[in-house]
Amino acid sequence: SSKEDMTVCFILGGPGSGKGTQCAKLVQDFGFVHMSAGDLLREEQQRSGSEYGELIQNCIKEGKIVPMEVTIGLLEKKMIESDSNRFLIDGFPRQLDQALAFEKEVVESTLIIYLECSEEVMLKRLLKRGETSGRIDDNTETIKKRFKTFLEHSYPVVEHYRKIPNKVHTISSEDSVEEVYAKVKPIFTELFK
Ligand code: UP5
Ligand code: MG
Repeated sequence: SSKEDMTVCFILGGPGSGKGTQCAKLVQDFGFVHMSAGDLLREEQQRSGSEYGELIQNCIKEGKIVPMEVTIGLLEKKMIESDSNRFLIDGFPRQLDQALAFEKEVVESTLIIYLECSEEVMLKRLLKRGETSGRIDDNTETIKKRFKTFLEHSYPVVEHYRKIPNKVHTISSEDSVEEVYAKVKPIFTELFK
């Protein structure tokens, strides 16, 4: 499919704000392809023979951002391989230069959902998930680093897009999964159904 009829939504928010959870629901209702940048990086890290394995592991463990060449490459590959032309990009772009590069090299985003959540709630969710997730970054020390990276580097992406009228939909994600989705769904119904 050509760039013109591609729809890309960025689903942004801090660590544990519920990006993956809300994307899973949008996939069911609207037939988007869900692309979690973090999941793609974790897959690549585990792929035998990956030249980026160690780099990715170190960044994730330290709550740092993987160089964008790696992430954009993985996203682009998945988009090309897909039959769909509707994509939810979860947890990317994480830095302003990534947003600008992706939109120049790949495609412009249609809209941004920003899931707003307090660190207190996110910490609680991530520590709970850490009991079973096996994720090397679901521990208090790394979570603190992830919060810092989010505030310093990723939140400015949201602020950047707020300059464009009607582009960013900010939704509080402190309530239950269903209550959050009740606010997310109408935005997609209006635009994509
Ligand atoms: N949960 C979800 N919603 C809830 C609700 N409303 N009420 C109660 N509980 C709720 O949810 C987290 C947990 O909370 C789950 O247990 C869920 O059941 C519960 P989830 O939907 O997984 O939240 P999400 O925002 O997706 O959290 P995640 O931990 O995935 O966010 P991060 O942004 O931290 O992680 P990601 O995988 O995107 O990135 C990990 C690392 O990869 C980054 O730190 C970075 O090092 C690297 N990375 C890059 O370098 N570049 C990228 O582009 C992407 C990642
Ligand atoms: Mg996630």
